[in-house]
Amino acid sequence: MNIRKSATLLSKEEKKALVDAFLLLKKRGRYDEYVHWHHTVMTASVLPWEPRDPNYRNGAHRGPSFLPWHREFLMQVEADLQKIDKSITIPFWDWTADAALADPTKSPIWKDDFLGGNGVKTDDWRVATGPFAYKNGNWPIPVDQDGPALRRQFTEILPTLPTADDLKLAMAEVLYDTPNYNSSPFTLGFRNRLEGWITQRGDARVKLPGSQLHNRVHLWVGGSMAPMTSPNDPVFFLHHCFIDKVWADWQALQMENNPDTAPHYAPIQGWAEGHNIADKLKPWKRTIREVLDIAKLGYSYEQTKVQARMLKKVAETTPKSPFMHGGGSPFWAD
Ligand SMILES: [Cu+2]
Repeated sequence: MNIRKSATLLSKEEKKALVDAFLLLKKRGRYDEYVHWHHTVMTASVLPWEPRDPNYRNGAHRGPSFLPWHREFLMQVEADLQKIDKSITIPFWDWTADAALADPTKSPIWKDDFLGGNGVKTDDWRVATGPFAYKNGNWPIPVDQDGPALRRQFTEILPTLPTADDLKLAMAEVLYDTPNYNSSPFTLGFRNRLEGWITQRGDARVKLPGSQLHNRVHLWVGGSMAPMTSPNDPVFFLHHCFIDKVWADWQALQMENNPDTAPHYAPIQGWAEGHNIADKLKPWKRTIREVLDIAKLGYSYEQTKVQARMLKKVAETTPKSPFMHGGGSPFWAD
């Protein structure tokens, strides 16, 4: 069983092993394929009457397959990392913990021994510190994939990270996804909430304007994390690892509270290809149904005390039966 840990609790050796493996995959040309995978699923996955537009829904974003597609993506990358060092698992970046810091840009994940820091404004926001700094020459990015340098612009596009309270809104959702299974601020459900499209326009309980949760983190980091080539920044995998953990926590909560509505996924059939439960997650072989249970996939998440407390609280206040409530960049919403 692989145990994925919190990025802020890794030992010096664990951080170095992960960084070295990423650098080796980059050197071999393998890492650039990850960016390509993320990019190629950007073709529209829509029904005949829907707009033929990947910004309406595509094979990995703005629809139900968002969570299963990224789960499979992480497993593919983790398998490559483990071929280099079998002790490696992808760590998760709990940005709600960083949101509570006096200065989230000083989080341990941005230190020189791990992912390096912010970009330099006067140098086109190129990252100048840590193992992925442009000047070191170990992290070249193809020019046609938003290269040549890794860039970050903390807080420039959106000033704050999502908070624990923001995340509670997602954990309190009872339905996985609902028609029209898209990224409208009025499409109810856990997936659309966690992806970050349910803004103040769709739900008055949302505290801050603009993109939420998953999308908000992409935009808070900015630079290479803002366009669809976002896996160029290794923090992409730590961010999506936390998204995957939140999904796994939500699934466990639903199994506890609402076992009769399992498998807690929708749609089952009849919707755009790539999003129904029996559809394959392209370009790989597994179907959505096959990635719903992380225990069957052979991994689990380390639970920190803070998260365990939050989960307990949410579990106590989450409805026991399904209910409905009224309610720019590829990650931008208003
Ligand atoms: Cu993402």
